[in-house]
Amino acid sequence: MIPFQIDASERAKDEPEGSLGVYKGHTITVIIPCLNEEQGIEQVLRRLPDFVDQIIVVDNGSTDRTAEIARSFGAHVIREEVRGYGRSYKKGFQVARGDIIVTLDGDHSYPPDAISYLLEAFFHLKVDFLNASRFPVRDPQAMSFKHKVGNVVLSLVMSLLFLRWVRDSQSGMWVFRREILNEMDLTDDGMAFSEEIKIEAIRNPRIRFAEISILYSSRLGESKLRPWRDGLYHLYFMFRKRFSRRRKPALASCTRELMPSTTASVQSSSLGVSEPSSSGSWAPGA
Ligand SMILES: Nc1nc2c(ncn2[C@@H]2O[C@H](COP(=O)(O)OP(=O)(O)O)[C@@H](O)[C@H]2O)c(=O)[nH]1
Ligand SMILES: [Mg+2]
Repeated sequence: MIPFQIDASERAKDEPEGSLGVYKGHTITVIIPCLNEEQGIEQVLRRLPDFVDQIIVVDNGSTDRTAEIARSFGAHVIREEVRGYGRSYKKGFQVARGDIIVTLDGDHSYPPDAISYLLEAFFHLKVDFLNASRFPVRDPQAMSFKHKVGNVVLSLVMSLLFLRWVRDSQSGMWVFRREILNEMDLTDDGMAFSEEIKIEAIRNPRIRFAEISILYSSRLGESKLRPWRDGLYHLYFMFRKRFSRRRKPALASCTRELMPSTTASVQSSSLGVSEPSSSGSWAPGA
């Protein structure tokens, strides 16, 4: 496993000219990890709103036309050689330039149309991390009973371990300020990355976290999740994360060089109550 780190040299490589769209004065980067999602990625990219400034598709050696299709829709396709959902996100974060990062799967199960609604909620609630909960699941085809039970159990365990109610610990759709990555110690390279980023958000009193529901639908193409193996590992990972010693975000200073605006807009507060930081800045891991 590698900790999250930013490599500035990744930034400019092969990037198509961006649209420089803005949403209420904020630039938005959408990151989509993909492993053989040729069926879904086209639908996702077609439905992304125009105000998205940068679209990053992180491909992990797909053997189908995922990368080709993504490029044809103007996405910046980057390739991560080492397999893994978390690994791909960490690579994507290295090249993200938007103030706000939005994530979703390439399988068309999360609604790209909901991005403006999520951003509205994000700004209205004055949060730093907004989790798009798939619950209640309204489309009976979208999630099997087994997956529902697994998701509920994992979310309950997370809520109990970290003393913060989280309805969907496994959702893959998030909206967050890029600068909060400075505050996070992201170690997992696989699917547990999804719960890890939420744990890093909810247990940090400087990161305001909220959740709202979205409409989740059935995916196109094959799932990459191995339900039993991944589910058990996710449980183990949560306990390990809860009871092991917390590391300081290892490469925060490097990240801060790339994100000079870090101190400007994150306010110190806890859970939904916005109050400006007294010092006007905060130090990662302080
Ligand atoms: N780049 C990359 N993407 C992955 C990997 N594993 C899964 N994905 C993508 O991550 C997203 C979530 O995976 P998915 O199979 O939909 O899991 P589920 O939503 O939990 O059923 C999808 O867009 C996958 O294509 C991986 O190893 N590398
Ligand atoms: Mg999915």
